Amino acid sequence: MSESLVIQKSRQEPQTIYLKDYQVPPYLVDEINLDFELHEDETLVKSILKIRHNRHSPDKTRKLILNGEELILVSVLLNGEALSSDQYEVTDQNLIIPDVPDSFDLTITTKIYPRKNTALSGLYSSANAFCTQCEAEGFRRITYFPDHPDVLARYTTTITADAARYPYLLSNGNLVDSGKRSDGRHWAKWEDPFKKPSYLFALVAGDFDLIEDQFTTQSGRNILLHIYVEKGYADQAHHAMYALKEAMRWDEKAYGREYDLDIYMIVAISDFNMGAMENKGLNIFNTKYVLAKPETATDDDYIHIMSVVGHEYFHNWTGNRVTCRDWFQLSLKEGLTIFRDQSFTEDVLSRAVMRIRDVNHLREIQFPEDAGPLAHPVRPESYIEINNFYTSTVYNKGAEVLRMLQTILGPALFRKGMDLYFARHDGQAVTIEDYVKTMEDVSGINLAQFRLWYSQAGTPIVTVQGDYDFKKQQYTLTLQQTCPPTPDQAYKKPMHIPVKMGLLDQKGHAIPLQLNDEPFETEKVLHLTTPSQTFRFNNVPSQPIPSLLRNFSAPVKLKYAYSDEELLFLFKHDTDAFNRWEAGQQYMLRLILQLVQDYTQEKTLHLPQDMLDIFAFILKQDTNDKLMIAEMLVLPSERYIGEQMNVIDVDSIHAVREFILAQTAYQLHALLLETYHQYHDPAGEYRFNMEAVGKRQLKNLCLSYLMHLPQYDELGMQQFEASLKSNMTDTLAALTALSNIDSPLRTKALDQFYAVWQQDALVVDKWFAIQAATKLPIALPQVRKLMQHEAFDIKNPNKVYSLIGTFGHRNAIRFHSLDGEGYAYLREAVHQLDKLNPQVAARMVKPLTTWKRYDKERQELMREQLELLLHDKKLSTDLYELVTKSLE
Ligand code: B3K
Ligand code: ZN
Repeated sequence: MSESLVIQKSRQEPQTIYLKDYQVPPYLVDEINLDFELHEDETLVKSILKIRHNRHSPDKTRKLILNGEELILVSVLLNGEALSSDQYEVTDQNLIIPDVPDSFDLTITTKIYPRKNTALSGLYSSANAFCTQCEAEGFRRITYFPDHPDVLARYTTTITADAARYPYLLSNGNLVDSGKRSDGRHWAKWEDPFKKPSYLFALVAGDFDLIEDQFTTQSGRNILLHIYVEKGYADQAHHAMYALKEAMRWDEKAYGREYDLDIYMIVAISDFNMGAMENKGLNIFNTKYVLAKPETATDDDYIHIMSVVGHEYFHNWTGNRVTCRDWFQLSLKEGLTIFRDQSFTEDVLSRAVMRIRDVNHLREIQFPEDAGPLAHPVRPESYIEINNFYTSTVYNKGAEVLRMLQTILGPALFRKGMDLYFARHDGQAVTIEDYVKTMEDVSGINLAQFRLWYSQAGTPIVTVQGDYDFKKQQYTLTLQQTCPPTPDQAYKKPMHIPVKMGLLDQKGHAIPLQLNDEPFETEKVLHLTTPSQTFRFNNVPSQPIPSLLRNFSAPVKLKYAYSDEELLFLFKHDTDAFNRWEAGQQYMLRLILQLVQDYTQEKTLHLPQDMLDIFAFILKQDTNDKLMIAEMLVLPSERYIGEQMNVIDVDSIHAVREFILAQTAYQLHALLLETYHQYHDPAGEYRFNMEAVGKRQLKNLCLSYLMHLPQYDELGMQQFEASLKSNMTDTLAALTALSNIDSPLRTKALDQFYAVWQQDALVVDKWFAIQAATKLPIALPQVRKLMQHEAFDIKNPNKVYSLIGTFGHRNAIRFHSLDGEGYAYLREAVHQLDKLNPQVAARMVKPLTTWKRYDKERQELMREQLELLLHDKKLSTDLYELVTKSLE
């Protein structure tokens, strides 16, 4: 039969897919046998499917519809018989066979072009290797298949490629056979014994450095651990291996979950759209979340590697063994796995600091998303492009929802519920409802109202009032909840909000709490379930100070009219570490917002002595937890400050924040310098442990304050030069500060950095990001120039995120410049990207979609750029959805 080439039509009107339209798959695939003849230019894929009609499907039409995109169909055989072209139909999305038997074998051969695949979805080449990315809908770019997560099949994969160039041929499961061919090619056959959805399929072929280790599971099974990295980078894979073993141990301890195959492989790839992918037995990672050594990676890189390695490993149970029925259920695996990786890093790194960072992330990214034009529930009800729904709402708010569930059930019942969930649904593709039902069954608690967290978008606002009656020795808290409207949801029902709290007396001691006749406790969870609710505490001997929403027990905005004194009191005395930090942040936030007002009214800015005193008090505290001290002394970010304002005033926010930093440095420079020298250890060897990380963070924080004063430029330069080849945490801390000062030291340091590290792609990414983030007016011209730099490659997502992403997402003052140049630049870049890699383009366009948050002038300028994008009738569905929704 002749090859039928599908001519790519211009895009049809993008279609919206609805959760309410879900139907069980009419045909199931029990087994798939894949055969890859790998060549860079074109690869042949032969796929043999064992298909049967699904007896649960009401669809009796006998019509088989397979998904396929950008494929060339070479042949299709039904039970071994070639079909003629009038026996099937090929469109740019599907292969349709109108009349199929009840059960049959289908053999499909397709041709694909890995080297031309710049979207990095499906099979593509990166450096000198082949790799795949199939979630969410990449498998259909490899072969025709019912590419939906509720079709679970057993996979056998044979890979054939040139033996010299591709010595490693990897796929899911276990290697069962391999051999050589006479033409210099060799092959390997892999079998995955676990049924899985197509999005978990993976293939890798290439030449790598391999580091090997082993893990013995709690039941005594020996697991081989392999990490594959680009040749010459083996010395940078040890931290990831350490993280993997820690994660395996943790999942056994925390959830009783053991690994199930004999081998666990991680491959680090430099061209990758996101962080990593949990393919069964063969995780594929962005190099950014594998490679680390002291001279190239910062403390934060080390921490992120722990989270991401843990995250992908935990997916083996939450995502792979139990998977999603459809993509509306994405948070079933992502929210849950984020919750698990957060708990992991809280347990093995730092409970309070990890929590603080996760809450910061939620409030800076998810809260604005939930308040903007792209707001959607944790379980969305519709989408145009599923790739647009790998959002902070699905991931991070999804994780918060589970944390609340754990608070409501208590840790023991929650764990019991998880055990039942795995027992009940192992090997199935299920829904969020199945999960919640399991939790309900195990606890006997009615979760009807709690389910609203999955269907209602928007961040609830909880307003609290306290009232003390000395005569009755009673303290009353009144809590009220509201939730603002979001697109498609004007009215909201009250939610079940668990508010963890305590009361402090005037000396800072916990007051035993008694609600009604319940026993005394030092901490309580108040269950707010109605629009307004009152809680009365008995036997309260003196006027208390309430500590509310401890450990951020619900993803809400809390309003309580604390006085400055009360905030400072909580900052010093609260027993809840998170709330101590939070009190400091709220105090600072209030001060900043006041100064912003003064600034816009052209008043002289003045920093209160109280603030300086508390800063000094914290800095002098004698505790081993330096990381927590450093965390407490970080000012709220420009982004978080902006979120508190009706109209985000980027200029004033920036000016005020810089004023505070410089003033603090000026007033406290002696103390900052002393602390800096106390913890600066130029000769010491880098170690990754929380004590060492804490000391480094603290002294680098002191340095960043000090470098707001010109006399400390040299100090920064010294640290930069001394650490350049040995300690990236110190190098980057100094370089970040240097990149913001208008002095020859800035260019000198940047040039030196590039000269030393130009061969290491991930370090060069840092160099791009630092320049894109500079607060100096040269930012945009510099970014434009760097787009032409020899090291920049618009096809490499990491480079794009570092340069274009940093400028759009992390340089508000320059991106929002009133000449509109930042906006125009971003639109051009996004448009160019869309032709190469729509997923990356969609991530880059986000800063423009927030246009409604700015003043009229900026709104106009931003909207104009979005409208210009829509002029392109061939815009990807990814961009089309984000741009049209944000303009609505
Ligand atoms: N599951 C993947 C994300 C895939 C994104 C596809 N656009 C990584 C993760 O969350 O673990
Ligand atoms: Zn995930």
